[in-house]
Amino acid sequence: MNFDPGEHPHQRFNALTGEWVLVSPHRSKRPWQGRREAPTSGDAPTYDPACYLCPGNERAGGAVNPPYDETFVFVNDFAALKPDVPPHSEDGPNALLRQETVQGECRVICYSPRHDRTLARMQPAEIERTVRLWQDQARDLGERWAWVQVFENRGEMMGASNPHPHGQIWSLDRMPAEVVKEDRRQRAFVQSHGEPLLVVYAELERQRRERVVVENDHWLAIVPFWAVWPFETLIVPAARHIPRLTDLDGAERAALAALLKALLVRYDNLFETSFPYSMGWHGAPFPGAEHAVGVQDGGEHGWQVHAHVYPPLLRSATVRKFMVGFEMLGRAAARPHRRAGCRAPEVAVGDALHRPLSRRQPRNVSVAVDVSGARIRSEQPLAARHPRHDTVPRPYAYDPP
Ligand code: H2U
Ligand code: ZN
Repeated sequence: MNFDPGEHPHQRFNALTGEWVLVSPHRSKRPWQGRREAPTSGDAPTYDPACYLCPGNERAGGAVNPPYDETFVFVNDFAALKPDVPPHSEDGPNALLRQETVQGECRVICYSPRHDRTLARMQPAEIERTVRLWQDQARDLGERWAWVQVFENRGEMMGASNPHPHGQIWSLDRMPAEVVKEDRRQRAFVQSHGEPLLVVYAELERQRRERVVVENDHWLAIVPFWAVWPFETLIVPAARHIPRLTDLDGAERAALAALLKALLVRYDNLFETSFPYSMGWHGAPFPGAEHAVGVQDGGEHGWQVHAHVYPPLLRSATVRKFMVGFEMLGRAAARPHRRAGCRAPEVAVGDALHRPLSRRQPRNVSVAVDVSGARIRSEQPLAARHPRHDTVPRPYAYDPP
C-alpha cells in the first residue's frame, strides 16, 4: 500500500513554528449532529445608533466618537494592556509562582464609518486606507513597544463584539509566545540557508501552484502546507524580502488591498455568508525588542512580513471547527477538506477557494459535495444554484435552518 496524503493519517511540520501538526484527512467524512451556529445576519444598516463604533455615537466608556468619514483610531476603553503599570517581578518558592508586570497599549481601529461594510465589501481604495492605517499605527507604536500586534476578529463566531468593520492593535514590551517560536525558526533558517524562510517558502508555493489561492505581482495567499484550520491561509509577499508592514511601498500597499479583497470575497462566496475569521500580521519585531525577553537582536534579516487568516467554518455557514480534546491536550490536529483522488488534503481547500467559478464548476461541485457531509450532500451544490463571480460579493444566502 502506498502513502496517500488524501487518505492516510500523517503529521506535517510547521516550518514557521517548528511544531508538528496531525493530519487526519478521512475524518472529514464523519457525521455531524452537534452544534450549529446561527448564520450571520447580512442586513446591517449603514448606521446603527446603538453601535459603539459608528461616527458620532457614545462608546461604552462614555467617550463620544467624532463624526469621522474615513478611518478612526481610539485607545481601547477596556484595554488588556496599559502603559503605566509599575514594574514588578517575583518568582516565589522554587520559581513555581512566577509573575511579572507587562506594559503595553491597546487601540481599536475602525476601517470605515459605514456600519454595514466588511473588508470584503469595501472598495480597494478603502481597503488601501486600512492598510495605510495598519502601517501608521505599527510605525507609531513600534517606536515605543517591542511587539505590535495588528489583528481583526471578524464575526460573532470569532468573538468580535460588534459587526462594525474594525480591528485591534495590542502592543507590548515583549514578544508573545507564538511570535517567539516564529522568530527562532526564521532566525535559524536564514543563518543556515542565507535567505528568509518565508521568501523561500513563497517561491516554492508559487512554483508548485497547488496551494495558491490568490496572487498578484506583489502578494500570494496560500493554504500553508501545515494548515490546521479548515480554510486557513497565509498572506506573504511574492516578490521581495519585506521584514515589516511598515516597509511596504505604495505599489505593494495597493496590491495588498487588491489581494485582500479577492481573498475575502472568495471566503464570503464559499458558503454564501459573511465569513468569520481571526486575521493578524506578523513581522520583524521593532528595535525595542532587543531588550525584550528572549531576543538578542531585532532579527530583521530573517523575518518576512505575513498575515495568518484563521477562519473557523468547517463545512457550511453554520458548522464550525472546535479546537478541543486532542487539539488542547496533545497537538494541533488538522482535519482538512478532502477530495477523492486529490493528492493532498489542503489542495482541495485551495481548489475550493481559488478557481474562477465559471471554469471550476465541475471541480467545485466535487469539493462542495465531498467536504460537506451527509446533510449538505443531498443539497444542490452551491455553484449550481447561482452563477458566481470571483471579485464581487453576492448577497449572502444562508443554509436553511
Ligand atoms: P473585538 O470586536 O475584536 O472584541 O474588538 C472591539 C474592541 O473594542 C474590544 O476590545 C473595545 C473592546 O474592549 N471597545 C471599546 O474600547 N469601547 C467601546 O465602547 C466598545 C468596545
Ligand atoms: Zn457601527
